[in-house]
Amino acid sequence: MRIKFAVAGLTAMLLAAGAVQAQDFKPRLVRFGYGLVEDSNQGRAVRMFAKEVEKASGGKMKVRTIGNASLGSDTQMQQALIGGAQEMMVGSTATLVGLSPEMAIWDTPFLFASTKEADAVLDGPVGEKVKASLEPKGMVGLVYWENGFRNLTNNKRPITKLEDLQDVKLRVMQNNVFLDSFKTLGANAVPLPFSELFTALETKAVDGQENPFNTVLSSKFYEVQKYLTVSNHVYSPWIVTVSKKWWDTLSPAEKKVLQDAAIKSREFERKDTREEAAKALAEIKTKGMQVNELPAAEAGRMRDKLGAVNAGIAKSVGQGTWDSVQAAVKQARAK
Ligand code: TF8
Repeated sequence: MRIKFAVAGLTAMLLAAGAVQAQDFKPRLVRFGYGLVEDSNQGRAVRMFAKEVEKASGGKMKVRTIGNASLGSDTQMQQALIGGAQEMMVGSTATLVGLSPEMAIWDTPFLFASTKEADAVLDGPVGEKVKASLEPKGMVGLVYWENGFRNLTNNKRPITKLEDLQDVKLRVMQNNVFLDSFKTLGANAVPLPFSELFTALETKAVDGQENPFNTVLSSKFYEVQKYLTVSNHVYSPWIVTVSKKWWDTLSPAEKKVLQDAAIKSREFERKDTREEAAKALAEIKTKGMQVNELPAAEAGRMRDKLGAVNAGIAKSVGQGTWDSVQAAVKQARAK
């Protein structure tokens, strides 16, 4: 009797599971674009995500990973997501500020002092709130990945003090906070999409740029840049986004597959990025770049000068968001 029941129960369960799967997963093609080269921390994490989605959907959801900005720069891909011509992308939060002013909070110079603080704040309630500001604009934010702490490279001179930035023609992301920050520090800041950066450095259209060690390596900036200054002037997140238009056509099970895979990819990406960053400086030196550390006192002088920029950020993100982020950083720092 008991066995009979158990068998009947099991059969019912298997039938139900089969039925759920058949209805809940349609064949889907996800075009997932990104800006860095395939052999980069960004590329590795996108491929990990793709595998995870295919596995979890029983092969129904296929993710086509497209790197090298082949689908366009960050801002071009954002427009494709909004219009529904592309399903997913990962890119800098900084390039989203034109659409969602709240994103500018992550561009606050010297906001985080460690990756521990960044994780706690980005993955906490205020990070979620800022991420949610994308939805009315036509994109769904899934998770933040680590781009990392940004450092300066250029061909003019080693940056040993604030004054050394004077007249350095520096490429910045297409974002007002970065533009204002570097103008305030005396550099000749020029906004350019990342996809045009290598050529701009190579042809000397600009003298320098700023990005994490990982990108200096993967994008081979060491071939066209002489000096690297460890400044850690700001932490940059990446954000994984989905076209809202497309997202709204997905079943709850399909959405869950993407959300779960995104969380797994976040763990993978941060670990991979940190391991690579830890080894990167030695490798950058081997490649021939001249490396110096920005003295703490000089970083302090830069931070003081940027006070005016902070007031502008608080204004554009709203005082409430500014205050919650400051409180969350303080809390994370105390832990
Ligand atoms: C930059 C960013 C880039 C990202 C990437 C293309 O300098 O740091 O690494 O936007 O997704 O533009």
